[in-house]
Amino acid sequence: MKIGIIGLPQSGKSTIFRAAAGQFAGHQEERGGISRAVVKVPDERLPVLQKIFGAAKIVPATVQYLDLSFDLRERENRQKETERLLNELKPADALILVVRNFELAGIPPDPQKDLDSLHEELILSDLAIVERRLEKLEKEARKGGRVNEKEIEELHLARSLLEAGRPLRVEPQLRRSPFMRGYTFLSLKPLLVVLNTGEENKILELQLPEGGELVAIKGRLEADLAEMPPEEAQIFREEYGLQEAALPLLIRKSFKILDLICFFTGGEKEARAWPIPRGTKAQQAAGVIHSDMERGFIRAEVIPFEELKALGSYQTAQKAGRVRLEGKDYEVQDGDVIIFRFSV
Ligand SMILES: Nc1nc2c(ncn2[C@@H]2O[C@H](COP(=O)(O)OP(=O)(O)O)[C@@H](O)[C@H]2O)c(=O)[nH]1
Ligand SMILES: [Mg+2]
Repeated sequence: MKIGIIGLPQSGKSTIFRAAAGQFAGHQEERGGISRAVVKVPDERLPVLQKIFGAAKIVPATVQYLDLSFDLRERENRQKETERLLNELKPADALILVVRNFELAGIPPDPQKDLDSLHEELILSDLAIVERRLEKLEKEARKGGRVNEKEIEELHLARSLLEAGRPLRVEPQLRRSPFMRGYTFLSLKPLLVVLNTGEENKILELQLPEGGELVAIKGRLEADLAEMPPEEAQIFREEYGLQEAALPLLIRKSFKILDLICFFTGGEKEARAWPIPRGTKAQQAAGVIHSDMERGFIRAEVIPFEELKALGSYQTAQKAGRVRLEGKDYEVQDGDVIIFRFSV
């Protein structure tokens, strides 16, 4: 799972990135104005499963955050640069949009105005792509070339939404469309707005773009805490009356906008979390582990995490008949602990 962090300059993108990466960061690099961090998704269920299965290690799900220092408003002046960064965003599964809610060099915050103008930039960026593509396809069609009618139809649909100022993510057909995946339509991606709030500033209600989610984070404070040892950070957290660390909150919201759940596998080697889209069937879930498992799928042996935890051991669960056998069309639930049976 990849999430791109964008926003106006000086809104605190890199600060939010730091808050997200902090202690949990895997390797981190900076190249051509892009920083990346692989963040392990904290999940309390994993250590419990490690114990139950006597697993040597834990393999959590990961999220990759990209911090892109690019200014969409410079889209037209700096086309090459914009194209390069848009390309970096292409594989992103979702966007975090950071808006400033702290005083910057004497300039008071106006998060609603910033958010509205950013939203407009996303729409304009998408509209430019749609129009360029439509122009090209129509030219090709006039020359008698082969064009895909479905693609043209979807681009027209996209254009009418964008011209009305609406993000592409509101249209399920476009969300599922293979054509749309070939481009970097920013307004098609699930959106999490981060209200980056100063220590002294009030958290405000924002009018969000359609389909967006909001989370308020005291960015600078959280970034500093993220770099402290956890015990020390906890003391500060209590002093400042901060309810929950920014990272788990960000990750939870990221799972929410992406509509992801986790299933688990366990054995002597590892206890592992596997993120999948909600609604995934057992056979496709097996394919997330290995394509052979999907192809040769026989059945899934399933027990919900909470039940397994209460019973204390997999053997006990089996003896008690609590491990269910499920077929390929079973819809995997969050927290399912699964053993896939397959033949190759
Ligand atoms: N008071 C306050 N300042 C912040 C906060 N987040 C970022 N800043 C400051 O705003 C400036 C820009 O932050 P930065 O993360 O570099 O923004 P970017 O350009 O969007 O990456 C820096 O001087 C930060 O220290 C915050 O939550 N509170
Ligand atoms: Mg930055």
